[in-house]
Amino acid sequence: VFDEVCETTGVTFTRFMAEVAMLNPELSELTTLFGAIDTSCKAIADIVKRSQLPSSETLGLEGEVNVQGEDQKKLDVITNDLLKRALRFTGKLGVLASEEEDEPVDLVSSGNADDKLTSTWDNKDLVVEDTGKYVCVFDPLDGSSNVDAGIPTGTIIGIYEHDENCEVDESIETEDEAMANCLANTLQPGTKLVAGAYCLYSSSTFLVLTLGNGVYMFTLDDTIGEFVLSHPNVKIPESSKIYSFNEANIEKWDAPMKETVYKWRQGTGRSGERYSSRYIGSMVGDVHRTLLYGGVFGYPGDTKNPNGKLRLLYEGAPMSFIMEQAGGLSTTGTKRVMEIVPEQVHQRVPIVMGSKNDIQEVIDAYAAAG
Ligand code: AHM
Ligand code: MG
Repeated sequence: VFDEVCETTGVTFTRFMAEVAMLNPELSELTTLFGAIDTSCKAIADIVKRSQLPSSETLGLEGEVNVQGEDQKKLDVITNDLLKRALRFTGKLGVLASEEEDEPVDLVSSGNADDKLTSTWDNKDLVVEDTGKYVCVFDPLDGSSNVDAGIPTGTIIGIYEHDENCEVDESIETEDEAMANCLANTLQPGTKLVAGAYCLYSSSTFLVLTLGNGVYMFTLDDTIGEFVLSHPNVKIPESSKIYSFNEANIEKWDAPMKETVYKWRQGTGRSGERYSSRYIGSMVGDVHRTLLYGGVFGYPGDTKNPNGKLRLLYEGAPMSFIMEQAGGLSTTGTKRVMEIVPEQVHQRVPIVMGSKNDIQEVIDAYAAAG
C-alpha cells in the first residue's frame, strides 16, 4: 500500500526522511527535527500567504527593535515563536540561536514557567532527557520586509551536533559557566553542520536540504499537504552568465570584486560571456535561482560595511553548505565561508557564492590583488 501511495504522490519528504533513518540509524533523531521543520515551513507558508489579507493581524510593525537595531515585524516574531516551539517539542534540542533572539536560547532550563514542556494529553510536564544532541540556528523569515510587496521570503536553518565540550567537567565550577559553555555550542563553523536547509515561500513553496550528501529539493503539493521530491541531487551549473548583487553598492566594494563584476558586464571576464543581472533582494529566492540556473549571488563587504550585510551563523553558513553540496563554492573573497568560526551569534560575513568557475574567478582576483 505504501508503494502505491508513493507512486501516486511521488516521494514525500516524510518518506525521504524515513529512508534516511533506515539507512542511517544514528540520524533518526535528526529526522524528528526535520518533521518539525516540515510542519513549520507549511505553517509559515500559510501565514505569509494570508498576511496581506485585510483581516490579517500580522500587518504592520511589532513595535520592537531587535538587537541589531531593526524594527521587528510581527511576522518575524510569529514565525520565530512558531519554529522555536516546534523544535522544542521534538525534545531533541538543547540550544538554539535565531536572528530574532538577542542571545542563544537554552530550551530546557530557562526556568521560565511559560517555557515548560507540558504534554497535551494529560497536562503533565514532559520529562526530556535527550536534549543534548543537537543545536539549531535559524533565520525564521529572511527578507520579511519584502512580504508586503508579495516578494519571496524564506526560512534558513542550520543544525549542529552538540559539542562534547559542553559536558560539565571539573574545570567548570559554576552553573553560569556551564551555561555559557553550552550556549557557546551555537558558535561552530559551517564545516561542523550536520544539516543545512531552507524553505522558500514563493509561487511554489520549496523545502531544500543537505545532510552532507548532496542537495535534495522538495515542492509542496497543496492537494495532499506534503512536500514531494522534485529535484533529487541538485547540481549547480559550473559556469554561468548571471550575477546577483545589490549593484548600487558597487563603487564601495573591494577592488577585486568590483573589477570582476565590471568584466562580467562587459564580457571580458574568463568565460568571455556578457552577464545578466538578477536580484530579488531576498537571499533565499536569490540563492534558489542561483542553484537551479547557475550564477553568482553575493553581498560583498564595502567601505561602509566591511563585512557586508548577511549573517554568518544562520544565513551564510547553512546556505554555503547547500551551495557546496550542489557543487558550487562560497567565499568571502579570501576565505571559505564554511571554515569561519563565529565569535558572535549575529556577526556578519562578506559572501560570494555560486557556480564553481565564476567563484574561482573571484577568488583568483582577490589572490592576485594580494
Ligand atoms: P533581513 O535578514 O533583515 O531580512 O535581511 C537580509 C536580506 C537578504 O535576504 C538579502 O539578501 C539582503 O537582505 C538584501 O539586502 P539589500 O536590501 O541591501 O540589497
Ligand atoms: Mg535575515
